[in-house]
Amino acid sequence: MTSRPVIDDLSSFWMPFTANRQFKAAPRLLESAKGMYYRTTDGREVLDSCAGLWCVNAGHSRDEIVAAITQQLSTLDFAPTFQMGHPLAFEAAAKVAELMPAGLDRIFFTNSGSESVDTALKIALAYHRARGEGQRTRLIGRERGYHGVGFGGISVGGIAPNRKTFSGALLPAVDHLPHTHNLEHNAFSKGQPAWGAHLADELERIVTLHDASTIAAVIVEPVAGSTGVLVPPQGYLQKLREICTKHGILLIFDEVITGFGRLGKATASEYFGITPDLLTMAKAINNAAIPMGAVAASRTVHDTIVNVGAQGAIELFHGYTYSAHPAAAAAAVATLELYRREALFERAASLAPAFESAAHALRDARHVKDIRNLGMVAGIELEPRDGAPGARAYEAFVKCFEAGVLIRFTGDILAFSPPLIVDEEQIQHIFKTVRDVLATVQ
Ligand code: PXG
Repeated sequence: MTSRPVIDDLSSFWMPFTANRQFKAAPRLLESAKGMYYRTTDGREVLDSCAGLWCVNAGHSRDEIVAAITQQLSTLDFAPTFQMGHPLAFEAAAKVAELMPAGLDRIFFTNSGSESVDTALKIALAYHRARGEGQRTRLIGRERGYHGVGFGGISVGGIAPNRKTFSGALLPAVDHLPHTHNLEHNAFSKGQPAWGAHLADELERIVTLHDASTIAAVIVEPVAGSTGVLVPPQGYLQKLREICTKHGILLIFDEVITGFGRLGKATASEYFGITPDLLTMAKAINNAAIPMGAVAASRTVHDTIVNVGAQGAIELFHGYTYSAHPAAAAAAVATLELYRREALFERAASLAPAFESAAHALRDARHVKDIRNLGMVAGIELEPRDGAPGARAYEAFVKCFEAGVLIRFTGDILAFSPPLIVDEEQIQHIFKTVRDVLATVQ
């Protein structure tokens, strides 16, 4: 393989969610990837324990996906989907719909998780308006929720640093459920914690405060990922579903991370047996090979909006130049086929117990305050260093990278979500590396 010269001026690229000055003083550059491994520009192999950013579920640079994209780009590089179409857009939508919970088979394409979230929030408002309840504009999110970085997403999201700079410009009619993270009750839970279902009753309190007639939708991640792996308490999501149904409020599951096999099923909705009204996805929809996201809407939501206008009228004034971009759609079709052929969701389900025990084996490792997991997701929370929150996890991340394992961290929580092609030996290696590194972390 020919390598390009390593670039020596890093100043132009303003990096997202990065400490730019710190990074540029000691950069970590990835040059290629295959299967479970990245290769750095200095020629080291790094085992990927987080599927890039929770997105490369079939492993890196898969031949079938690369071939589909290459072929597509040389056949039809771009086609508009505003008042026009191309066959792959419809095929990709049908393939995504097959994997959605029954009834959620109307697919709106976007280019990212953030766009999917803002699209779902807008669809929720459009739905109520089409039903003649246009006063339902309030949106309910949750503390510690992450729904991307659009103004809608940060408004319903519950991560303070993502909100504070923009606090004067957030959506006006938003409220938040409490989060479910409580180590006094739930520390070292394997799978769903037994304690905490009652926190869903807070939704009743919020409904009483604002009146149901003003509330359009509730949005939650079924399992919160980037905020530190928060697994829903047993019975919690069922309660949210019941309360939403009772009050005519739409329930949106943000499955940008949980979608496409992460929990051993196509969706978290399927895993938990709870069907939302709208479901957002991105990332693993096409193995992250080309930017793509989507919203799955229930027939009721879709038909209500689409059937209300006059024939010939555009029903929803929303969409993106790149909605169902041919290359992204080709990648989605190839990816979903690959997931099926290699039974990767089933593989995730069968690996989950080994993954759980390997993660929880770090219970006595240095600095560890909590370990939690579900499916092929695990979080290890560290005791923060005095006066320097996040510093300990950052040091662990850098040292793991130097030791040949890429992990994610948020605050003082380490997060693991490997590609679903991972094997048991690699799982052992990931957690052993973390244990060894933690022993050396200050
Ligand atoms: N919703 C959820 C639940 C997400 O996790 C988004 C929306 C936004 O997606 P886009 O494609 O706009 O980034 C996300 C994204 C991490 C990490 O390391 C997580 C995300 C993105 C980047 C890093 O935890 N999640």
